[in-house]
Amino acid sequence: MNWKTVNEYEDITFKKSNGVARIAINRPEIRNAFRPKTLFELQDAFLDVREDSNIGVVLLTGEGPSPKDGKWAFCSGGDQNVRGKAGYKDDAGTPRLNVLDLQRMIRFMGKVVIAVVPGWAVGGGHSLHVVCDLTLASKEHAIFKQTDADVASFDGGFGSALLARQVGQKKAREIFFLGRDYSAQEAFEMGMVNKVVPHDELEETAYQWAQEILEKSPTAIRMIKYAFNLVDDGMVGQQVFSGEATRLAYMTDEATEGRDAFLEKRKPNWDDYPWIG
Ligand code: S0N
Repeated sequence: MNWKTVNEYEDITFKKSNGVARIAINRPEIRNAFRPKTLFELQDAFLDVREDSNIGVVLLTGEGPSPKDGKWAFCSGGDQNVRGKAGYKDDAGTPRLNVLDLQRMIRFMGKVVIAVVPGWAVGGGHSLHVVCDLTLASKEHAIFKQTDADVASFDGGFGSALLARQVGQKKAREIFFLGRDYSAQEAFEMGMVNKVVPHDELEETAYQWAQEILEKSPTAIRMIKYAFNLVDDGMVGQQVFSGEATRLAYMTDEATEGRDAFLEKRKPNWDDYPWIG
């Protein structure tokens, strides 16, 4: 896979290889729980990927196993050690809920984001896999669990609403109300995991999926992602989708004529562009 490190961070790793970015939370000793700093670093990496036109697919995962007990994790949500009264405290003591910014970056990015789940996906970490476009899960180690109601820290946004879209209302309510553990196979059968993969093959499989996607039309993939989102994202979904329609319109001779007429200080000539009903 020939990964090349892009930037050094404290809480995450960030690598690229052949059109694919790999971004991983790197706090395995606490099951890859995120603090505000982790999320700022993730946003920084995602922003880099968003602006890099050589990258089409992002693999979001968790480093592991834990040096303490050898267990794997994708992410166990907000770091409860820094949870204050009004959010998760950053280094200056400011309360943050900045996982929501990261969720929106994933949702609105015109590239495919694959959650690669090697172990626990819990709480806000479960919500992160839900907001990703696709999820691949370790057969042996992935466990999906929603603890939000156990720790009184809940995601009433994408983490629950999109989950209900994926697994249905009854199952989503069960997941949130009971907070049980679900295996990769159970998560697959519910419709929130795309494929269950032997642990040793997980990263290679994710990379293969990414390469397969990279063979497709970038415009088609971007338009399809935004079209899938549109129905649930209201006016923001319309804005994102129609931005791409504007981009396509810019590519027409008609749009070129509009621009050129302005620059040449003449009336535009629309004769070649009929009013199609
Ligand atoms: C992940 C669990 C199930 C793993 O259990 P296991 O394997 O038995 O390991 P443990 O012994 O429990 O854990 C190993 C070590 O890791 C520490 N640790 C685990 N998770 C966390 C965590 N989230 N924060 C801090 N530390 C964690 C353990 O303490 C232990 O440390 P040591 O070895 O020192 O004892 C199990 O660990 C578990 O249930 N973890 C807690 C999961 C949880 O409740 N997460 C928070 C849920 N809520 C959110 O994530 C917030 C949602 C959210 O993000 C959000 C939503 C809306 C608006 C804003 C936000 C926002 O936060 O920004």
